[in-house]
Amino acid sequence: MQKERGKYYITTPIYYPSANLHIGHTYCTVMADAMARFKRLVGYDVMFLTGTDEHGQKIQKIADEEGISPKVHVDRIVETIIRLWDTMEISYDDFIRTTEDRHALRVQEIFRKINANGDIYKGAYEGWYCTPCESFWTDTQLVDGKCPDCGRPVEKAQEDAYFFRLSNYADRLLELFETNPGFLEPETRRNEMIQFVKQGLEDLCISRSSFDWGIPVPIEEGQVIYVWLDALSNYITALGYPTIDDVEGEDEKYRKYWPADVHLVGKEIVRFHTIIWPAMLMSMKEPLPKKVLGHGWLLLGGGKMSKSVGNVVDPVTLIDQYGVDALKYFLLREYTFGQDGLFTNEVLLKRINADLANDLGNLLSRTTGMAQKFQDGLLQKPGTATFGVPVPAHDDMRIDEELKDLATSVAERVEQNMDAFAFNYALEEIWTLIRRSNKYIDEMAPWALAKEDGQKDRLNQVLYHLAETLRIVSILIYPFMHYSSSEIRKQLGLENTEILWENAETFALESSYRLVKGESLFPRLDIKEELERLAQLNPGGDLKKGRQRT
Ligand code: ME8
Repeated sequence: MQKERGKYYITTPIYYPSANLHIGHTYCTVMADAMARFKRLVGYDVMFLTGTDEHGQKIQKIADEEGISPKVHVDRIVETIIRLWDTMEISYDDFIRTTEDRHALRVQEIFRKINANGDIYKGAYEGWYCTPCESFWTDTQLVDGKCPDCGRPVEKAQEDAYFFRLSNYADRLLELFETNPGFLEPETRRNEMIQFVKQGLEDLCISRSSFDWGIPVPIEEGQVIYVWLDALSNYITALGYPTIDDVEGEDEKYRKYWPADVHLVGKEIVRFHTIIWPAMLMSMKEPLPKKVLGHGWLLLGGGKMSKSVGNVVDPVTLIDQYGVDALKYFLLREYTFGQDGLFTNEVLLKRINADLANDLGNLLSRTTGMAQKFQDGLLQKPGTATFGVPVPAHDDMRIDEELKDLATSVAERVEQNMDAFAFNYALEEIWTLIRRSNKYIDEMAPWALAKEDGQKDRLNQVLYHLAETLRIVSILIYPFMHYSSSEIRKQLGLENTEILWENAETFALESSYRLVKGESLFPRLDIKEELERLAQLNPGGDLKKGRQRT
């Protein structure tokens, strides 16, 4: 049994189903999935939430252009999103759609609660109106003073709307940022938010009447709730809060999992999550999330991938070519949390070849290959009837100890790095062990031991050590690449055994192994050939083409 460590609630943003998701979106979800899997493995009761943000003018316009209803449009896209997460085996516990009743009815209740607290008033929303598009735009949304969608002139216009007294919360928000530095990371984002609040917070318009694809304002017909108030609420509506059904246990999940341990979000939506969202919760007198983490963007040839610009990298293309684990590993290993990173086909291919084919793939195939060749796949803990305890040369004994010490100490360092959301360093720690194990093979040269008389026990011992490090590696990589973890365990003959995190801290655990040589985990790629293929299949990741398109 695993030790019980309490609850852990992690969320991703809910994605706009405006078009199919690209690799930038999978980046955030892959990080959340790795964290959720890791926390479960070390003993937490995890709630991992994702979903889709389906209302708003933008979605309505896309559907209008397609000549279908917004609901038909979002249903189509949401289906592809769910399929993508299924393919990637994203281990979410719940998927919330903002068009579901369980969400919409609770958002109306949230509106009522905030209103009852005196934080909502009726006013006039002023913006730039584009008559042909029937859309309001803010100053910053305009492109050269014109409608960002159709490029035609806009005019100042007003409509009746409800406002949320966000300005009332400026002092409490500042206090939150200043007294609780862990609330928002990285530090640079926190400083930006402090500056933003200090410049003065305006009240927020939280309803619109110029379009109707949204949740109706519960206190007046003809108005729909602003899409961000609707969207942010998903983090609690999915947990059954506020209660609407008057059934026993309706908000049980809320009582158990709220406040969220972490909201993972992209840097451009940090402001919504650390200003509007806490202010809404303060108004409802509910606890605030413990942490908001803002990650950077994946860029193509220097620009942000964007569904509207069309310069995107499709994760499905890459998964079809290289598999789910390669893509997950790449995203988690290549980029540093909080910073932007450049995506190119070449960076992807080099990473797969170096770390996955050369380091991990080779360690497994060399170990299983030699075990098969020299011992028919049977390895035993030294000191059994078949294999005695050898007395290796002094230097070799020292190297054995070094390998064991390293193998049993990685788990702790992975844990420390995961606590800091440093996925890349967590993986680097694991790869230090993988590379050390490959070096161990070179140093111990089992093929030479196999030829020497009297080295039968030592040969068994060396291969057993390798099987043990691979067993430990299979546990350590599980949160990041569970297919590879299972394949390694299958080839080690451990496929029906439970993966326990604490077993990564013990060496010489198994009494014997019956290894089976299987498929190569990550076949070596011919980079030049693959680059040519990907230039056609994935032009967004081709540095030259990617740059032209941004
Ligand atoms: O913002 N690299 O939805 P969204 C990394 N519905 N991350 C990227 C990215 C890139 N190139 N492109 C997009 C929304 N993202 C709202 C959220 S939450 C209550 C509502 C990330 O589909 C982006 O940073 O436009 C954001 O965190 C997420 O994808 C969703 O973007």
